[in-house]
Amino acid sequence: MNTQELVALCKEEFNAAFGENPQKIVLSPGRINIIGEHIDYNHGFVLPAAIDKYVCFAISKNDTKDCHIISLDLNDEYQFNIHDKIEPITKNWVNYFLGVFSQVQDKIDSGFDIVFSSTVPIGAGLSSSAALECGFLFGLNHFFDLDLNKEQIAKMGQKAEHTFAGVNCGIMDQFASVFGKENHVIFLDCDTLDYQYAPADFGDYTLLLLNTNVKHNLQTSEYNNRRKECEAGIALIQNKHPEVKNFREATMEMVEDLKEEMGDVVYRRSKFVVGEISRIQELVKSLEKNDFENVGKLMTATHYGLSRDYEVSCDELDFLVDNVLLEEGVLGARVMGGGFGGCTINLLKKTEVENVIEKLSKAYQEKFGISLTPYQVSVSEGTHFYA
Ligand code: GAF
Repeated sequence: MNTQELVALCKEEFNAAFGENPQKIVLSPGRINIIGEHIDYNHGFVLPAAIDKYVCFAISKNDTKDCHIISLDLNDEYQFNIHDKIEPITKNWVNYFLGVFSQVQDKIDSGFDIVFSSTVPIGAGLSSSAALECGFLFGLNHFFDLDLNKEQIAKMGQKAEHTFAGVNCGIMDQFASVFGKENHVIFLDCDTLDYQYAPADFGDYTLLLLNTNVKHNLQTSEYNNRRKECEAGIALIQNKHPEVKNFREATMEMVEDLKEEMGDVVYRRSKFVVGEISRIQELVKSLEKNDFENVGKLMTATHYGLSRDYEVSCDELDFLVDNVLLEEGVLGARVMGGGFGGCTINLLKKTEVENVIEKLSKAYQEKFGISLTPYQVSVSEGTHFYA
């Protein structure tokens, strides 16, 4: 479904449910990330971009105190009153809304109606939840004059994820969804939240996403564990080097030196983080020089770090990366996002896209009995109203 069809569907269903046109349509994008994985919560840099896959909200303020949210994709709905006590519930999708709503409840003076649907696949590592949180808050910001700037919207989306979804995520996904710019990647300093846009221009090459269509249930628990393991790693480094503020100021020598004290797991996590922070800085320079070969090499190095040292890959992702790298014109490939399933991101010659999709789909089906879903995405604008 393209974006126009998505918008038309939400409008039509809004009309069917509430008997009038929605007052606003919000489009909130998913994201890709070129490099800098599991680095946002480690105070490093990341290089994401918003994509032309969206959560679409048809939304109106109403003159009651009731809020009515309809999910077209899940064929489900939820209602609450603006004065209700807001706590996490057992319906996961609702928690993203409640987690956001709870932070602004005291400023909401009337109910609202929402119909939403999404072209961001769920569990694919494309940040459907951040798109949901930020898009909803973007809408509330308008209707209730909350006066929130983009950074506040991203941070409050992240907080909803922490408090109502139980994922201690970093800021990358929400930031990318809100700050996305057409045809640009965002070089984001996750410590200061300073950012710069750089052209998403890969010359004769392009980015292709391959969705494994698997989502292993370790996603949340292991994500939170990784964060704790990194906290243990940086604490040991700071113990010995009190001047080191965070992982970005740590060196590989410091990590090697503490190898025994850290123990195998914390050592490998720390090694990955320090390596990834230097890889992203090198990649940004390579992009500036149009050195796409090196961009690809760095992406692949990230994959093997994530797979062997950070241990957030899985058989399906490793299979795709190992095999795509054997194909003509492929410069680099890696797992993208939190891991344990979802998509790989691949940098390859534009002319080889069809060939790669065909070969990898066949091989993946034969190996796992699962179909592969390829996405050729465009880099798009962040959360916005559909005119
Ligand atoms: C998930 C998280 F939500 C992000 O904050 C980030 O840590 C990412 O995993 C890994 O880079 O998408």
